[in-house]
Amino acid sequence: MLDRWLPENVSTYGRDIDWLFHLIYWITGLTAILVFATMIAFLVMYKDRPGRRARYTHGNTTLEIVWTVVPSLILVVLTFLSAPAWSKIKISAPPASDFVLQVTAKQFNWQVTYPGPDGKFGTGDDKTFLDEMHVPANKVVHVHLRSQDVIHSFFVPQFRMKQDAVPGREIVQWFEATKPGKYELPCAELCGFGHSGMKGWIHVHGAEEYQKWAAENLTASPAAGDKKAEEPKKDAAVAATTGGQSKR
Ligand SMILES: [Cu+2]
Repeated sequence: MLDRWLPENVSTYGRDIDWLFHLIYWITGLTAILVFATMIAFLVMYKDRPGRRARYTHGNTTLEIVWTVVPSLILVVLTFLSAPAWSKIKISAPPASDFVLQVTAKQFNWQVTYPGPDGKFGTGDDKTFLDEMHVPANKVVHVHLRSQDVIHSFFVPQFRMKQDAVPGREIVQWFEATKPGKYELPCAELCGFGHSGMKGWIHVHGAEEYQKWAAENLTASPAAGDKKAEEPKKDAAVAATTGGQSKR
């Protein structure tokens, strides 16, 4: 039932997150109902009536131990239940991804950098896009996340992925999207005046469509003959090679 409330899951690890979300939702939801029902019942049962005197009580030690130990145990169990998902998503990223992107957050944009044909960042053939990312479906993508100024948060609800970008650190995260589409990438950390407008789009393409996009936008093509191969272009809109092939 709750699945309809969540954004569509298009991530390979989305089910691990959703399952925990639902579990915690039901535990906290039932607890809230129980607490409020008890409170309302007590309001009625012990309301002031003619002839009824207030009674002073020191409380009930057994009851206090129970309502401290039970929630503590629930938290410990939740920790163990969430450890596999945490480890899979945050600690042990699939190592053998050849698809690596650099994402630099700044007030108030996402800068998405592709390493270009040489596969290295910081060289002349890097391609950087503003608020726009293109990736193939069913491929592990490693994102090297940085920030230029303050803390931002890289959040893709449909990927069940959220990670702060922290100045001075490079944090590696990964995702594997299972369905082509266009997904919003909002900043999920209040980062300044323009925070609410800080968002980008992640375009997940089918394999062929991605090859086509990459050929047109990432590869300055040596095969095109008279065009200069290594001409660095910072802007996607002007990259207009035609006969190129993707070399990712
Ligand atoms: Cu931000």
